[in-house]
Amino acid sequence: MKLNKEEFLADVNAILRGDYACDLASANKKERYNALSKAVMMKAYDAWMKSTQSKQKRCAYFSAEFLMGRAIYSNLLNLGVLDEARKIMSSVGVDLGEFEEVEDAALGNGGLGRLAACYLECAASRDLPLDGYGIRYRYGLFRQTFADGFQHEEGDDWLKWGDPWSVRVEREAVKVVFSDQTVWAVPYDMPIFGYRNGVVNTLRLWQSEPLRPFDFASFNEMKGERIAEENFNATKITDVLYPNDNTMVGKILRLRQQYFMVSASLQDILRKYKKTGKPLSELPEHRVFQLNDTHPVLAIPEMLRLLRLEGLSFEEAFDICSRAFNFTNHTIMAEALEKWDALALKDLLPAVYEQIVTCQQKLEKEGADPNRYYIVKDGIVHMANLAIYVCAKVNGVAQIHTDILKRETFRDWYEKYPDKFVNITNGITPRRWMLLNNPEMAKEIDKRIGTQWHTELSELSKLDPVLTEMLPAFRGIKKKNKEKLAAYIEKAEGVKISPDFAFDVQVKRLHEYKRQLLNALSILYFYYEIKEGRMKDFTPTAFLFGAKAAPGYYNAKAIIKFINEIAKLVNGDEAVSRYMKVVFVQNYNVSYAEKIVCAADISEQISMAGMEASGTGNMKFMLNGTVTLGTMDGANVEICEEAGIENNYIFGARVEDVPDIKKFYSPRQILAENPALKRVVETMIDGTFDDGGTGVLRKLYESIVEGYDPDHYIVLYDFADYVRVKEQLLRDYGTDEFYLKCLKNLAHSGKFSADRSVSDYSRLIWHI
Ligand code: 26W
Repeated sequence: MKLNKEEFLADVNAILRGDYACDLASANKKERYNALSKAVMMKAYDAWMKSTQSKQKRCAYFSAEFLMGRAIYSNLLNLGVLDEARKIMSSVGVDLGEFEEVEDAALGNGGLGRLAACYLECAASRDLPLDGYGIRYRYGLFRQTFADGFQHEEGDDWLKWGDPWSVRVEREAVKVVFSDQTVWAVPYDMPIFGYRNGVVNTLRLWQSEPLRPFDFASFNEMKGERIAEENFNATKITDVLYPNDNTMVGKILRLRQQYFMVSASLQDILRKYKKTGKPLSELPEHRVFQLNDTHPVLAIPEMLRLLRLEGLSFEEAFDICSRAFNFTNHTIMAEALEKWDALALKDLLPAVYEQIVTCQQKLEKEGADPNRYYIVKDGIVHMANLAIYVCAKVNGVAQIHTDILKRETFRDWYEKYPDKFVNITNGITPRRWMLLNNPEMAKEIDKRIGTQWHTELSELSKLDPVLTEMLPAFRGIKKKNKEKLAAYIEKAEGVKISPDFAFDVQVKRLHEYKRQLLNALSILYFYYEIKEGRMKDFTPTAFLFGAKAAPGYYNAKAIIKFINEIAKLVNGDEAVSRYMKVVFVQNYNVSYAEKIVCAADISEQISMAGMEASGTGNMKFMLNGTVTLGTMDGANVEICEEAGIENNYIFGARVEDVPDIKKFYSPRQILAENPALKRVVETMIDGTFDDGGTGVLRKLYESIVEGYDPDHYIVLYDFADYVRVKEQLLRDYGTDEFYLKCLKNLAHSGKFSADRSVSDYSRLIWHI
């Protein structure tokens, strides 16, 4: 796309006149944002129509979450007009940076949702026909604030700036029928721009609305209250994103959301497919579906139901589904594997439930051992089993994760269907996670190896011969990014950190398995060592955290409080805060991540081995030139393969050691043998910290030293090795050797481009 200054400003002014009866001179920021975005949308319209009307085979990515972040800058970048737009706007006195206030579209919780967003962008950039289908939540992931160190949640009103990057397509609304209600699903389409290639795919998000418009006749017949209730129940379905990450909540409203999304999407896709006149039996040659974890797995029985309404037999319908659907698993956490109460499902969706039961019967008829293979058992529907039984391919998201799925989580299924299982290691889009968030670094790389790496990230390895030469520039840019982040943190969090400190960062959802607590305990250990004079030359370090805890996750919230108490102690201690600062930033989200990732020196990826399916934050840091301080878990394993284990800082139990460690695990014994560790652990109960009388810190303490399964994630076991490696890392920090390691990581991050991931999906699964 090209922007002509006069023409573009005329477009913007025309939109301002029509929509707000004003012009650029009098418009406010929100009006400017909407008009500028709409003007770009108008220019992209032809390309969008052309892409969507093509006749090629397409894949539909079904996901309850798309964590898109902010659209404006990345869209302008991908359309190739970011610099031009900046210039044009500044010629009329508008700083494009003013739109940094625009809310993120946070329609996702964490890794799974952000992965979906990266995949859409990368597929468009590789000219792969992939469209997203999901839910247009009125409120995304809650906004987080801290008061007295405790997390508080507020509604996320992401639409308050308007939604100029979507179009409402009311003419394609479909009805979704539950046993007790029928609602409209109205699609909102968001264009997904490929990187400078003219391709535009679509993210279609469904919004629930009442069937009847406001009806005065019934209102006058005194039915007003019932109508109000009906309207409320209809809009309630897509009102809010469930804020749980890795924990299943058996709420019927969530089941409603899932069915709403898949039913609307499939009706829409089938309606369009039927118009092509091709037979339904050929559907899988033209349409395939990727199910992003179990959340959209109801799509399978819903498709069976819809196909049977078209007159197909169960066997015919099953055959189509078994060729069209594929399933990605994103976690081995038992509490995340979705299971629904069979009676509740039957009550809400009788015809869908019937198809599930028929699948179970088919499985039985095939003579499968009912103790090992079941979909419905003891009144529970097992969504992952349904997915594996029907789908053509099942994939894990990093090599170690896929191995665990085969060996443990889905062992029986793997034995029965070995060919279904494939690994596709996750990736990230290098456009948002380098070109956009770290433009200076990108330019520095361009100077040395050209720009091909923008779309073929493995090209970065061409930097290998010039890494040493690049060191001064790398240091300089990193320093500038750190200055910027420090200024932002001072403004947003009210804490001053020095850009001369090492920036040691752990940002991700708050979960016990991710072990933010391990990091916290090490910081407290360093604190006492410094304070009491045992650690004389501690490398000045800023320890940064960002994480949201699910509102009902008690221990996760306790860990936030604990870290905030540590921050208060450390930052308020003049003698120690010369060597360390601790900041837990509020409301960590995609936009905050963009600022943090390019400024980090150390990437903390310290989950208990075997628990983090892949991680994708680890890849973002690597691309931006940080070393990983981590366990051999998830994609860390592959990061070490690519960049060299000697260029990262690996510690802790390996996945194969964990079972033996847990056999005779005694946290008390570890504490007895490590008085320094005992001391920092006991700060949770000895009055060092004040939890406002809530008892959360004591409960946290108890969870790691007491009860039937204390310290489930072996924080205490890994502590000593973690501290040993972390100390080594901090000693290395700042040297040329250290920054060479950082650069080595950057130069070998090619594998982790989601361009590669979507190409793998296309080649191994979608065949598009
Ligand atoms: C039903 C509640 C629920 C909600 C979200 C269960 C499970 C989830 C997600 C599957 C959790 C998730 O986001 N998993 C993460 O997926 C990323 C993308 O593949 C991986 O990189 C992370 O390791 C994994 O934790």
